[in-house]
Amino acid sequence: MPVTDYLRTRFFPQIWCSGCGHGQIMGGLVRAVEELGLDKNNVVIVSGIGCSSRMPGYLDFHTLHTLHGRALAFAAGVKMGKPELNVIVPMGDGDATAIGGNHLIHAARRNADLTAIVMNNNIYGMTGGQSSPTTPLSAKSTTAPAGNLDPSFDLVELAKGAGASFVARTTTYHATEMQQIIVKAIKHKGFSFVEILSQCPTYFGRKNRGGSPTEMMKRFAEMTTPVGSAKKKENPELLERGIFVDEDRPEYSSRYFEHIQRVRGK
Ligand SMILES: Cc1ncc(C[n+]2csc(CCOP(=O)(O)OP(=O)(O)O)c2C)c(N)n1
Ligand code: SF4
Repeated sequence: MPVTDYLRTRFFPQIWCSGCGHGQIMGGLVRAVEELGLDKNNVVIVSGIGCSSRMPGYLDFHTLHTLHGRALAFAAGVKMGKPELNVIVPMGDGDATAIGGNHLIHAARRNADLTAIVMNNNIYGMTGGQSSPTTPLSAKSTTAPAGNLDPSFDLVELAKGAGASFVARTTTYHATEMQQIIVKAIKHKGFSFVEILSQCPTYFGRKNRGGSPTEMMKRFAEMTTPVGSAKKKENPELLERGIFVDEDRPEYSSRYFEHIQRVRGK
C-alpha cells in the first residue's frame, strides 16, 4: 500500500513549523507500518497534547487525541479492550516525562504491550518553549532565560529502570535507523520505548543558537554514536543510539486475562 494511504492528506498542510523534526518522525512511523504490512484497521494511534501529539490528526488509522500526559492511560485501556490491536503512542518529552511521567513508569513496569514513541526536542514546543525534564543543564528556555538549573533525565536510563522490555534511542538525522527501530518496537510484545531526538528550531533552536534545522540535525549526528562503539570509550560525552533492551517477557494484557481465568477456576 502506498504510504499516502496511511495519511489524512485532507488535513494538510500540517501545523508543524518548517524544519520541525516531528514530521520526519511521522514519516518514519508510516514507513515502518508500511514495511510491516499492517492492516490499517488494526493500528491505533493514541496521543496526549503537544506539537508531537498532533500526529493522530494526520494519520489514517484509528486515532485518539486525548489529554496532556494521559495518552498511555487511554492507550492501556484500548489495549485491554482489544488486545489484538497494535497500539502506538506518540508523545513529547513533556507529555511523556513531566505530567505523564507516572503513566510512563507504570506502563513500563507492567510491560503493557504498547509502543511509546517519545519525540524529545528538549522543550515544551506547543506552549512556547518552557523547560521540560529533558532540557539540558544550563540550556535556555522561556522559563529559564539565564539557563536551566535542573539536571535532565536520560530517557533511556529512565525506561530501563522502570522495566521497559524494549528500549531504544535514535534521531531524526538517522532516518533509516529510525524506521528499523520503529519496526522492531512495533513487533515487540511488551512495552516498547523509543526515544527519538527531534529538532524544535522555533524554540529550542532559537533560544540556544541551534542554527537551521539542518544544523540541529547535524548536531544529532555529532553528539551520538552507535551503542557499544569504541567512540564512546574515547569520548564519554557522546550519547549512545540503538537498541539497549530487547527482552522477551509476558505482556500485561495476556497475564491479566490468564489471571482472571485462574481466579474463576477455569
Ligand atoms: C493538563 C494540561 N496541562 C498543561 C497543558 C498545556 N500544554 C499543552 S502541550 C504542553 C507541553 C508540550 O510539550 P511536549 O509534550 O514536550 O511536546 P512538544 O510540543 O514539544 O512536541 C503543555 C504544558 C495542557 N494542555 N493540559
Ligand atoms: S514549536 Fe517546535 S516542536 Fe512545535 S511545531 Fe514548531 S518547531 Fe515543532
